[in-house]
Amino acid sequence: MTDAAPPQYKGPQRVFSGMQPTNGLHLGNYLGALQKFVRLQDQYECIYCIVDLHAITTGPDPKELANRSREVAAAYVAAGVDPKRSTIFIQSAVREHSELAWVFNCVARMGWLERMTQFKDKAGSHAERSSVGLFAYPVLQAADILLYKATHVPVGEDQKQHLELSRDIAAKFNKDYNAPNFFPLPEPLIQGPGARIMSLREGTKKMSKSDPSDMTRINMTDDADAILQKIKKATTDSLPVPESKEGLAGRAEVENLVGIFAAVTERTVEDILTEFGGKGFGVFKPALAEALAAKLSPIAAEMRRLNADPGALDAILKYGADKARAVAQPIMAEVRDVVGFWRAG
Ligand code: AQP
Repeated sequence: MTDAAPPQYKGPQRVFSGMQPTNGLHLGNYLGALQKFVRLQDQYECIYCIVDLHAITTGPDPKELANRSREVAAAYVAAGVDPKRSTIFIQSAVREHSELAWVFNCVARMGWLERMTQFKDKAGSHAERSSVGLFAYPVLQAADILLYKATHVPVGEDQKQHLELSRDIAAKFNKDYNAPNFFPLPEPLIQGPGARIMSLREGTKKMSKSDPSDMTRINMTDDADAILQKIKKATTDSLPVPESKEGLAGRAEVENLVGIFAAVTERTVEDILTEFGGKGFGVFKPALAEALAAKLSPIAAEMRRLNADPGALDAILKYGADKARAVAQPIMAEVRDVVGFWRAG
């Protein structure tokens, strides 16, 4: 007997994504995720979260956490996420995230989590001493997405493996509880030129908030001067900019800078190489720094304006949390029934 093809999920098409309020956001977060958040609003119902439950896996200062969450909300709005059209909220304000994560902890398998490369990268040689939360991080991520039955998830390339795990958890839940298509299998939206932005110092390491050196990344709040200094000091080699894509092979740092130029100006890599091919980095780097400043400076100015009014940000976040709960609570009630939890008759 062969298995019949599973019937397709028929619920609404919905986007969910989030960012951690750890250090300030950087160019990788912007090009890999935030810029997509803004564009997707024209096509989908979008829910964008600030994932503070995820942030506590690495122990941020409790005195700073709430403000860092507000700052991420400010970055969303400043970049163009419209709090009326989309839902912007803080994860810990919707308690069902934690509840669904527990249910999923009982669905996901240890072996699945042991394969997650992000845990290996973040825990390094101290896996034994890492928090259980850091290990179970991708399970909470699956709960974030599926609590809204989201069908599409815009993320950078680094999150591909976690998204595959979310799909596995959704499929196993549907199968174990004999609830075909209860959860959709969420599709990652990864493609695009900013999907993998690398460190300015090492072309094989991703640009990251937690890198101890600030010179490895462009922060969304860096001013034109800081951007120019960082780009000037970015690792390159002694050859000129190549004239074609083939010439980027084996030159990871150069490929990264050309990719950043293309993503930030919304041009193609070929186009950038046609303009700069054969020229030295003394010409290319200042032009790149100028393009970055032109893109980021207006957003940074708007972030500063929004951050100066925490009351207004809180109003946005309360409104967003109410909207998020209105979607999440009925879905969690359904999950409780599917799992068979007691409810007063
Ligand atoms: N270098 C990157 N290139 C493209 N996309 C990236 N993202 C992160 N770094 C890059 C995307 O940004 C979104 C939010 O990420 P996050 O805040 O949840 O945490 P992260 O992925 O762990 O980001 P960082 O900067 O590397 O933080 P730390 O250093 O704290 O771990 C995600 O969609 C991610 O793909």
